[in-house]
Amino acid sequence: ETGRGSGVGGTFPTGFLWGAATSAYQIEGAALADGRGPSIWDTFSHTPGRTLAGETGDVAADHYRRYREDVALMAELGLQAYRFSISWPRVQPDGSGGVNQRGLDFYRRLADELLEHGIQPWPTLYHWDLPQPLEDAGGWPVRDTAGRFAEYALLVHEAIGDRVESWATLNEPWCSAFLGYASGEHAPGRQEPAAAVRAAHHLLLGHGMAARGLREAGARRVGIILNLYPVEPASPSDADADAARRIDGLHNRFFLDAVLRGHYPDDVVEDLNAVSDHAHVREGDLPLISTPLDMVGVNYYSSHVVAGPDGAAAPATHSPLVGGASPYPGSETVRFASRDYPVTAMGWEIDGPGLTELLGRLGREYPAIPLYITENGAAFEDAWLDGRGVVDTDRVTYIETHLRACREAIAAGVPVRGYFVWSLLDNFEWAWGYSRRFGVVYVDYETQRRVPKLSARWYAGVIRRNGLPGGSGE
Ligand code: GBH
Repeated sequence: ETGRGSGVGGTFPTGFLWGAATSAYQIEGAALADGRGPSIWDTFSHTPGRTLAGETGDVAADHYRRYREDVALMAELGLQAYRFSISWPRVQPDGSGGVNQRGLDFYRRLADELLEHGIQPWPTLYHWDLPQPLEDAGGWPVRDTAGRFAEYALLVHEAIGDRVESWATLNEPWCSAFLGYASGEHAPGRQEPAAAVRAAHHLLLGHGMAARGLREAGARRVGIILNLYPVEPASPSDADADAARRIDGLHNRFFLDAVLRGHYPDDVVEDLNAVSDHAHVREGDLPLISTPLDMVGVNYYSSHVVAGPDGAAAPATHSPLVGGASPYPGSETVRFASRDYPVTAMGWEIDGPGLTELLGRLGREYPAIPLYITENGAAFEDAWLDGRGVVDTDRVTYIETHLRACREAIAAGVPVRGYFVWSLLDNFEWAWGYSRRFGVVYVDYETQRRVPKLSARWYAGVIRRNGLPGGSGE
């Protein structure tokens, strides 16, 4: 097997882009400022029992007010690009019609501040915060939401497109559709498998409509961001192999094939027949969904091993708060196995070589398109050491392992063009609230003081030398 430990040097190609990522609801706070309307995450997090300890993004890391300080910190770390998301309900509180100028102005100021510091703005238009009025009208399971999204995308492009280096339409549509509408672990917390299947299609349709509109309007670069993972069967048995085919199908191929090949995979459509008649998929949708893109963003955290209903695997634990509902409609009986790999504070198994494998597969099976790692990182129990700050050697090791995995994929010819660490700052980790810290920069939520962890300093060094420590070129 190529790619596993082949020992390529640690230096990256000239022009490789180094960045960090965040998202609006996770860091901005200022939930009621300047005319912002509620999103499904405001409603969800304010509903008792939905997030750990009832935490919300009301204040978060207060980035809305502290963005200047945060951009200065990015510059200090040497970041070349910053991936952030735009809050739809700040820009369009109703999700349609009128623009909230004050909300839009925030992103104009942020983009200007970034450019003044030589940092490329990489906005994502949708990172899970649907305006509540659109959910009240049915949400993503309703076709109209796709059109609303495309209108919103164009309106933002009109306002700040001249400042944007690269647009991403959606962040992780699998999560929006299946954690939001099937398992209910994410907002809006519905457990309606058939609606989730419609949501997945309408998210992709919204992406396609927006991507086409952005291209026609002269956007510099347009892409989509998918969360992908390699899936392996727990054993060679037919049942386990079928489980792996199903999960790989709904998690990876459903999105990749639609966007990059212009059709849904037949086997996945068949798996979904159990819950959907697919009548929501109309003539002309897939050509739109497969509008040519300039890049695909890959968010990678872990790989998975799965088993059929009788396999020796433990039941999946998707959230501490949701009992039992599966995010895989039509494949509810698949079980997720655990290996004896080290895990992060999320309980996710650490598998660096899995990233090389995933990237190799994208390179082999899909049309060549520039790839960016738009999220990779880990939560750990960060200990604050008196006088020494946060010495997060486990996070350094995690990032280093995954950068090495990227480097190996590049050596094998996969067009990986950049890497964004998740996350710049500790932030609101969705259903887990503030109990999980992914930042390379520590946030004291009492004082909102930012303190770069060891991993931030280490990452700054990687950026400076365009490579890993000890690599050739040292
Ligand atoms: C990303 O999603 C998000 O884009 C980002 O906002 C978030 O903060 C970050 O990751 C960290 O979570 O329990 O073994 O079945 C990650 C999507 C979906 C990845 C759920 C892990 C469950 C793994 N996640 N998935 S498991």
